[in-house]
Amino acid sequence: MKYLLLLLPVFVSCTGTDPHSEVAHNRKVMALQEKFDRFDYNANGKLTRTEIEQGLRESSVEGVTPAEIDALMKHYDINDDGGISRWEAQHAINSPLPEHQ
Ligand SMILES: [Ca+2]
Ligand SMILES: [Ca+2]
Repeated sequence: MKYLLLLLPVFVSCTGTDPHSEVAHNRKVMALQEKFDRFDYNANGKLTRTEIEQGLRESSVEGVTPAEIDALMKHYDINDDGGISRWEAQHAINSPLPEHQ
């Protein structure tokens, strides 16, 4: 019985970080929108590849290869106009990047 009580908080904290929970989802959307504004240097509501590259550099994100950015652009840019709109960014949250092959 003692052990059961010890496990309870663990269980509760696990459900709290469930990636499919609405809270976690909202957090992801918010984090992305924050980044979106930061990466959208010319504030035209769209992220181009150049802006993403610059954003990644300025966020000190290292080890992202051009091929990975290619894959990211392809995944996010649904209407294939060379830029990721806010809608496309939000839409892509619901369909995570496929694993690297
Ligand atoms: Ca832009
Ligand atoms: Ca687009």
